[in-house]
Amino acid sequence: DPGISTYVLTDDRIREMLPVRELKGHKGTHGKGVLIAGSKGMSGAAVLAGRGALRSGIGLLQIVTPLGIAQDVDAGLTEATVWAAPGVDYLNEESWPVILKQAEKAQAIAIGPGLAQNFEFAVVLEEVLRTMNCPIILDADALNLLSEDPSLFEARNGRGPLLLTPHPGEMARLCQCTVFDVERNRLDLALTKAAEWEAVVVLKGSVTIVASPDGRAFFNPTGNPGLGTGGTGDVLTGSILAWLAQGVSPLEAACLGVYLHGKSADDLAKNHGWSGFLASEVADQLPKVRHSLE
Ligand code: NPW
Ligand code: AMP
Ligand code: MG
Repeated sequence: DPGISTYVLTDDRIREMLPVRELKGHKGTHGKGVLIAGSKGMSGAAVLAGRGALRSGIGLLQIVTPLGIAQDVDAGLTEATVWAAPGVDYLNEESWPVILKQAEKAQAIAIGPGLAQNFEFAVVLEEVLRTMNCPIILDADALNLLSEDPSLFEARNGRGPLLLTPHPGEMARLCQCTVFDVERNRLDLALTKAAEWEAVVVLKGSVTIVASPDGRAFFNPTGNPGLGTGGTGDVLTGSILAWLAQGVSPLEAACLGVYLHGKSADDLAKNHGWSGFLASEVADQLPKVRHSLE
């Protein structure tokens, strides 16, 4: 297809995408991001995504999470501010005013890690998509809500950039096909859906693909099966949030996030092999890996 071009991400390409840290930069100029994440039993997803964001250089991180786990999230991530929103175990439709207050001042928003499958939140997701101009990342349970109600896509209506970060299971749900169908058709599906949804699609897995609605696709050569463990996807979402907040374009933010996340895992594999390192360790490795490219 003449409209399609594919690339492989390399150290050199990534180096050019890294934002410059200004000498007089401060937490205001380094970007404010809002992370909407967590539910009872999954406060860890919010903490891990937050850790990914902070380890990727975000200026200010605000986490909106349900009332009942807000203390846990706060304790798990000293550096982030935490905003408790209704309800108790899962965010519900009454969480909208709290989200609106934080999100209005944000440069980027990420929604979904650990939110759990609660349909009460769908109306809030719709409001965020409809009203926020800044880039929005949808991951995990936000993707599941979208699978249940594809008309949610219409709420975005070109209002601002959209990024989706499905693993093959989530992609299968979104496309109403099987994981097998996704895996045998990764490039085509990522590009087709990026165009259809008018979104940057990050199709995760071994060799993650970053697909742009304009027909460009980037293959990621970094990463290893050690990433196949709970919480690594949450870290990635937080990292992409941070690059967006720092002013990187949606496509390049996704590329930066995916490449550095994989390279962090490769760095950990030098000591641990392909298993046994933690998602939080992947996050903690990010600054060193980024710095090695500067
Ligand atoms: P199968 O079994 O092959 O048919 P879910 P989740 C498939 C939060 N977390 N290649 C696979 O399907 C998340 O943020 C919280 C092929 C698998 O069974 C979410 O909110 C944590 N297939 C929530 O948990 C840490 C693949 O999808 C199914 C695939 C649920 O997210 C953990 C699982 O997907 C977690 O991040 C691949 N590479 N990857 C915490 N500490 O709080 C996945 N599949 O049902 O969407 O469940 O991804 O665990
Ligand atoms: P999630 O399933 O949302 O927690 O995301 C898992 C993360 O681990 C994604 O960034 C995947 O690309 C990555 N990942 C999982 N398995 C592998 C693998 N075998 N090789 C490289 N990356 C992987
Ligand atoms: Mg995930």
